[in-house]
This record gives sequence, structure tokens and C-alpha cells, in this order.
Amino acid sequence: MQETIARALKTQFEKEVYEGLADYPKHLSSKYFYDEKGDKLFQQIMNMPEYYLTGKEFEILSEHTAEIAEVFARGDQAFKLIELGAGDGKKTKILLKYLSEHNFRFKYQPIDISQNALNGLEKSLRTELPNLDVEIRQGTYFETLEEINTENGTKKVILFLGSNIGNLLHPQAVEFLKSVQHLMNKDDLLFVGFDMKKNPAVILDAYNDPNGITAAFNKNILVRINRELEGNFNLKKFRHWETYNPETGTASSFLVATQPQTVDIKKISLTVHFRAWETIHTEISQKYDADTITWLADKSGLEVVTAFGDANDDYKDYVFRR
Ligand code: AVJ
Repeated sequence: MQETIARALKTQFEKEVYEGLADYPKHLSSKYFYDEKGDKLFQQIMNMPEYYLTGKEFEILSEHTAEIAEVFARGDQAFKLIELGAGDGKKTKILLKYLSEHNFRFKYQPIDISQNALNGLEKSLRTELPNLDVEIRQGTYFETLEEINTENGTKKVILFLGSNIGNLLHPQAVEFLKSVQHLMNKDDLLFVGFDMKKNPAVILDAYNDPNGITAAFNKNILVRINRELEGNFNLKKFRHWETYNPETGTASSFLVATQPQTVDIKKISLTVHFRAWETIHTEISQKYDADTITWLADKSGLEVVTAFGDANDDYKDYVFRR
């Protein structure tokens, strides 16, 4: 990268877009799907019949609430229930409701990068569960976890729901889990949602809805580049494409250029050429099996305590300790 251009790239978003689109094959990170519009599209995705993940995790938390609460409190231990990337908390509320109605001694600390999402969550909790001890924490996962750690030694139960871990390739997932492991004490627990390998047709359908909601979600990254980096992507000249490899368990999302074209992104002084049918890789949604999860845990210094599945074991919530 030329010096003059490198200096002009101020934000992480600018840097990653520059690097990803100057690279071959081209790629962009799915973490940039989530602006205000992207959050709304993801809400819609979670309500689609094809996107089974949300319903299955909801089922697990509803069917196994008492058992999960018992694993968390192990009798009557007080704990902090910390959630990484809380969003609207729809699934977590099942646990929160049970825990507060049964007088468990706990405090809920949702961590999110979006203050806006946290404010919405806090407001809804104040009316739905007025007795809940809740303290919202804006920031990145690890910085905030570190802060929480220095405050006092109360047992931590850390939630990472929704198969969000699936956006990470295995080596990155190990890095992530190691970093969490580092901040865990002997009694602390980590509760993680994993989407399991299943009929490949079912997985493909979840990322390929007929109404184009997933396509709009995928293309939202181009919308952001247009708006925030003064780009001129023509959305009509790209199509959403999904693949699933049943051997590796990796679902991948692409944006495919349907014709040759040139795109200018003024703010980062980048001109991008596309050949016909050239791709931008945008997201992975990893699917797991039991052996892979045990292997990930092992590599990260974690131990499986137990796991809860839906009726078909299509989706599983694992509990780890260090
Ligand atoms: C929020 C990362 C779990 O990969 O299933 C949904 C995001 N992408 N449809 C997933 C997503 C396309 C989702 N996660």
C-alpha cells in the first residue's frame, strides 16, 4: 500500500475495505453488516421461517430453563450474568425471567458495542422485569470483560448466543475462546450457542430466502461503503450467492458481479475493477459437530461441562469451564 494512501485510511472500516477490495480474491468483513439498517434486516432474518437458528435456541432455553439455571448457580451461588453482544435480548429474557422469578442471586450485565441497542434493551427490561438487577455496559467484549473482572470476584457466567461464533474461522474462534478463557476464574462458566451440521439443503435455505432479505443484508455492506466512504456501487450489478460445504461445515456468502464494472470509492482513493462474475467474499457461518466443539475447547484451554440441544440436536448450547 502506498504511504500517502495508508495515511489517509483513518478508521478500521476504511482500512479493511481498502485491503479487502484491493486483494484477490476480494473480501469484506461481515462485522460491517450491522448498522441501523443492517440491525433491522437481521431482526427480519431472525423472524424468517427458513432461518431456524433463532427458533431452535429459543426452544433450548425454554425447554431447559430450570436445568440451565441450576448449572449457572450450582445450588445458591451468586453470579454475574454477562452477555456478549446482547442485541434485543429476546432469547436471554427467557432465562432472566426464570432466574428473577425464582430468586436467584444474580446481576445481568449485557455488553454491546451499540449504546443504542443497550438503551433499548434496558428500557424493555425495566418494564418487563422491574426487579431485575441490570447494568448495561457499552464497549468491546474484552475491554469490558477486563473492567468487570477488576470490580470484584463474584462468579461470572458469560453468554455468547446465536451461533455468533460461527462468523469465525476455527483459528480465530480458538483465539476468541482463549481470550475469554484468560478472563475466567475457576468457578466461571461460558455458555456458547453452536449451529450444528445438518441436511445441507436446510442450511442453504437459511441463507437464501426467497424474499431476498438475506441478499439485502449481504448487500448492505455495499450500501454502507457508498454512504460512508463515498462509493458508487450499483447494487443491481451484484447478486447474493451462498455455498455450503458439508465436509468442512462452512457456509459462505458472496456478492457476485454480474457484469464487468469499475467502482470508485472516493474517501479511500480506491478504484476497483470487477471482471464479469468476479466475487467478493463477505461472510462465513460455520456449522459444527460434537468432535469439532470438543477440539476447539481443548485448544482454548476449556472443558465441556454439559450441553443442551433442541429436539433434533440441530442446534446446541454448550457450557464450558476453564
Ligand atoms: C448472527 C452470525 C449468527 O451467520 O447465521 C444471518 C448472521 N448472516 N444470515 C449467521 C447471518 C446471514 C448470523 N449470525
